[in-house]
Amino acid sequence: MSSFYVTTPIYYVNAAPHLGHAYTTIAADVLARHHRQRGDSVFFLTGTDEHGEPVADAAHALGISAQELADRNSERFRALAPKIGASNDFFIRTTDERHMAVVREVLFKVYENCFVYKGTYEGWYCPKCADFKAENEIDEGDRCPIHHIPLTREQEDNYFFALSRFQEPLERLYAERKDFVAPRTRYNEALSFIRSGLRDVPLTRHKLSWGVPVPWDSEHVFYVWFDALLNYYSALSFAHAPTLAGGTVDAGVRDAGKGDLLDTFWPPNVHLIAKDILRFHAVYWPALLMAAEIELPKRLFVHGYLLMEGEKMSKSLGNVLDPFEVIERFGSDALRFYLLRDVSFGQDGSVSTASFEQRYESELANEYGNLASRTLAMIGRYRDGALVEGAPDQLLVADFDGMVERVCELVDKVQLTAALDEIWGAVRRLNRYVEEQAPWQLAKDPSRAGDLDCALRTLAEGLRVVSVLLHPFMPASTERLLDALGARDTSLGAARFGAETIDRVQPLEPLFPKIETAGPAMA
Ligand code: ME8
Repeated sequence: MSSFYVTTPIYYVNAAPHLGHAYTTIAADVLARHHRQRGDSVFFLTGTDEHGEPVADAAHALGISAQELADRNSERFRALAPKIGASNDFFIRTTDERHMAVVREVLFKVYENCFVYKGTYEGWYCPKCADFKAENEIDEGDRCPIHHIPLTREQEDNYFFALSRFQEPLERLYAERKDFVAPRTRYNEALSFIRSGLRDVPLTRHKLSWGVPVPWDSEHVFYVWFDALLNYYSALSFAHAPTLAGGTVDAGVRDAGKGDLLDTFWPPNVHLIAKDILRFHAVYWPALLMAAEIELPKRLFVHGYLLMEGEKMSKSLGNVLDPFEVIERFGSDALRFYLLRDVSFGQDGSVSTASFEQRYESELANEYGNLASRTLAMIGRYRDGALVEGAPDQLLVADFDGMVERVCELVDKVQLTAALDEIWGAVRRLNRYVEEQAPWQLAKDPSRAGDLDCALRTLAEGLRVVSVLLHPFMPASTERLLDALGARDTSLGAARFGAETIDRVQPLEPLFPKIETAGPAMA
């Protein structure tokens, strides 16, 4: 059995979750569910990043303690996961004492390995990014290029991490592992940052108390990014009793004891992130792991931004679209489908209520939902819900040839939109098949009863196959449909004609009701 470990970034608790966070978690969930379908032992991690200046500042502004704010907002992120259908195996919080212990342990090792020294930092700092900016990254008027706020000039005695000593090892890593960062544009971006010359970076903060205390100097806490990055490693050392939000516990995960999780799942197969945090993951993170003598992750996949009116959605900019609201009206599957279908995964893309409604109506309600309703209704009407055993129509079977392999290949490259396109091609093929066969005509001619049986069987089988493949993308609605088809097996092996026999089907309420009946349209 292969193992598969996928992570999302851990999200800042300085404000509430928004659609951008939901997006990464949904994509990671599709990967996790797909790998479970393949029979892999899967670990899917998400969680919250709770230390650092942005959180301390937000709590201060609200007049509450940082811990109170962290508790309150972490809970909202935890609640988001089941709402969007995410089957994460664990939810990590960086204020968890067990995480903090691992941070101290690993960073102490980095210190013992002589990659840490004391110095004075002087430069520009953005408190919203919790990031020190190089001179060439600063916008006019000494402003943050992301938040457009004035940067602060910081001078602070810090411990530094000797990032510059990893210049060569990182260049070698990028030369040897061309798939370390994908898509290629992001690989190039990270490599050119490395080639531009790495400077040492602050490892600790002196003026801040909201963080993990530095074991060798109690006046410092670790810079939040080093604390945060280590969540991917620390979680496996104590998440031995996975909490699962809404899915089935992977047998491999359930049976693994403490310590075994690291043995089984380290290194991560995919870290999913957006491009805003590329440098931390593509440069700092591998350097830190090298300094601590820990094996490097296999790959980072960097997706683009969801844009509203052309600007990245973010908490700090305040232009957020509430995922809870969308889900309440249309269901989590509709949101999952829309985000992965409408925005080519890996690129930036605009999202809007108009394009959501358009996809919902034309693809979910009409192409998939209606195909399901029609097929089940025809089997009910013409055959009383029963299917006669026999071979499916070879014409259609041939059109499905190689689809599972192509989907797997695309998912392996984290090309989720392309994988969904591939499956959607089969949904459309099935709709054409209905028109070609016109079962309502066949039903009028008793001499064609065999052809009608074959057409109905082929449609039911085709629907079952596409639903198994769509299951990672839309787990709730595909399960409802598979249930109505009397199909039990959602493993990838079942995504072939004849893999499971359907003998009787049940009626089904529309999977995706038309917008007029699904509630008021989004404002
Ligand atoms: O950066 N489009 O947390 P964060 C797409 N705590 N994805 C988006 C998005 C958008 N408009 N907005 C946010 C942090 N995201 C750190 C991470 S990891 C060790 C520490 C997603 O709350 C995307 O995954 O700002 C992005 O990288 C992440 O949320 C940033 O979340």
